[in-house]
This record gives sequence, C-alpha cells and structure tokens, in this order.
Amino acid sequence: MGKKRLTNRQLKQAKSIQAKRLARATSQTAQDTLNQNLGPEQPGLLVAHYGNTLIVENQAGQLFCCGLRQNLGQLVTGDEIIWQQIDDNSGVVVACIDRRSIITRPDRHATKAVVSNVDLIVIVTAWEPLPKQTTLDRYLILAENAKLPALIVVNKSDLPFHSTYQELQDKLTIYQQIGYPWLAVSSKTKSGLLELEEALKGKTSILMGQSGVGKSSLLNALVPDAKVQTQELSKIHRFGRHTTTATRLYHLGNGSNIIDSPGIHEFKLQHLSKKAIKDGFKEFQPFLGQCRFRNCEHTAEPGCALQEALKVGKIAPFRLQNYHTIISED
Ligand SMILES: Nc1nc2c(ncn2[C@@H]2O[C@H](COP(=O)(O)OP(=O)(O)OP(=O)(O)O)[C@@H](O)[C@H]2O)c(=O)[nH]1
Ligand SMILES: [Mg+2]
Ligand SMILES: [Zn+2]
Repeated sequence: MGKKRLTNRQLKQAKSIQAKRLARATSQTAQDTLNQNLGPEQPGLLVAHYGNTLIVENQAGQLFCCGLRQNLGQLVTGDEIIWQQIDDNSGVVVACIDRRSIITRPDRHATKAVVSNVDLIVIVTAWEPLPKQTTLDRYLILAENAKLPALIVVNKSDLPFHSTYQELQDKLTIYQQIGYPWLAVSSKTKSGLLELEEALKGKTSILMGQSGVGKSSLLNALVPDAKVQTQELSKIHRFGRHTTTATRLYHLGNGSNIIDSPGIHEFKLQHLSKKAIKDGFKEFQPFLGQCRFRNCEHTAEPGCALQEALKVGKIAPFRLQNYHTIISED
C-alpha cells in the first residue's frame, strides 16, 4: 500500500504547527540570551518615555533605551527604578521604587499619571497668551491634591505693559495673599532667572502651563545644553502650538532637576471629586463645614460661610466664581 498522501488542509496545519514551534524556540533562545546577557540590577531614573520606550539614566548620567518587564504598571517620568543593562544602549526595567509624590490628570475616562517624585509644581503663565479665567486655579487644584507646593511664574516680563495685563496682575496679588508666591521672569532677557533658580534649588520641579507660555524656552535658559524645541505662537490666535509632546527631566547644575511638560489643551479635572476640587481652594478650608445647611452649594443660601467670608474680604470673588465654574464644567 502506498504512503497516504496528506491533504492540502493537513499540509497547511503541519506547516502552521512547525512555524509555531520555530517561533517558540526562537523566542526561548532570545529570552535565554536576554537573561544570560543582562547586567546586574542597578538603580536608575526614568527621565522620559516615548511610547513604549523608556529613557533611563544610570548613576553615571548615561542614558539607555529600555523596555519594561511585564506587570510593572504604568511608569512615568521621575520614577526611580531598578533596571538591568543589555548592551551599550539598552536595558530592561525590572522594578519601580515607591513614589514620594504623583501628579495625575484625566485622560478620556481614566486617570493618567503624568509625573512622579516631584517636590514643586511651577505653574508657568505669561502676559501672552494670558491665562484663561480658571487656568491657574485648575493647576493649583492639581498641586493641592498632590499635596505639593506651587510657585506661579509669569514669563515674558520683557513685553511692554499693556492694559489687558492688569487683571492678571491683580489676581497675582491675591494668590500671593493666599500663600502662592509668584515671580516675574523673562526667558528672553533672563530677568528673574536667578530668583527662579534659587526657588528650584535642591528640588525636582515640573514646569506646567498652557501651550506657548514659554516652558521650554525657560528650560533652555536654565539648562542651555537641553536645546529643547520651542515655537512661535500662532500668528492669528496668539495661542501656543503644542510644541512639546513628551514630559522630560533635565538636570540643573545646582542639584535640582527640572521637568518640561506639554501644554495641555482644554485642561479639565473630571477625574477629581467635588470634595477634591473644594480641597484645591486653600483659603476656603477654614470655612468649609461652617455653613448653616450641610448641603450648602455656597451660592445664595442663607448662612453660607463662604459667602460671608467673601463679604469680609477673606475670599476673593473671582476664586469663588471659578470654583463654581470648575464644578459645573468638569
Ligand atoms: N517675548 C518673549 N517671548 C518668549 C519668552 N519666552 C518664550 N517666548 C516665546 O514664546 C513662544 C512659545 O515658547 P515655548 O517655549 O515653545 O512655549 P511652551 O510653553 O514650551 O509651549 P508648548 O511646548 O507648546 O507647551 C516662542 O515663540 C518663544 O520664543 C520671553 O521671555 N519673552
Ligand atoms: Mg514646550
Ligand atoms: Zn456655603
């Protein structure tokens, strides 16, 4: 009896099994090679990540493109990690050390971690583009919820004074009274940069703020080697063009780290509860729980402690108004 011939279907199946075996064997070899060639575990700092590639800095300041072991969750710029070297340029991250602090923001329906181990949030704003009505309060809410101090930096102080700046100027006086210091600087003329450097000394700080306020320009002025890309405002709308797309950490000479981040368009706080938003208004705190009605919305109810505080000048009208706007919009 002649040998039974395989049908086309059987042939196809056999080929597919062989291909799978080969793939398994190859990946096993790759894994074995990987394991054999991995250097010892060592500490490192995640200075940026671009998609799935993590940029890790070793203790000598060299950079490596790294992959990530499974089940490590989402890693972010600022993470202190343990990694193993593969070759001169690459490695693999195997563990993440507990974070001292974490800043999150909403990402569609989820909460996204932006950066970790930061000591100070530098809210960068400018005389152009001027911040929208609630922008500064939104960043301050993020800072309060991350339990981090905030410094407001107003860039482009070289621009000649224009009457439209007055409103921001008045608000800055109030922020200062509430306990948020502010500094006027110019990345162009370098005015105010020494004071800024002093405020950043020994800390890891993140520059946050609208697109086009000059975060990357400030970074370049502070860390000339960084050579971060910057871009002019749009000619027509005078808005920023969302030039920076990744959050990246740089070193300043004086033992400080500084992180540049992308300007966020339409910056919402829907990942935070109403209570968290309330907690984000520092000067409201002594009055919360003091209203006549437990479910007081702090609008026109009789006996509202916040409204009373507003009448005697302990709360600025624009802050209570912004609180209501943020609660209703986000
Ligand atoms: N007049 C003046 N212009 C400045 C100053 N700093 C930055 N600019 C200009 O502002 C524009 C935007 O600067 P960027 O540094 O790209 O702004 P950014 O905040 O990093 O923007 P994104 O990366 O899009 O979030 C550029 O045209 C800068 O030259 C300054 O101190 N004075
Ligand atoms: Mg930028
Ligand atoms: Zn009330």
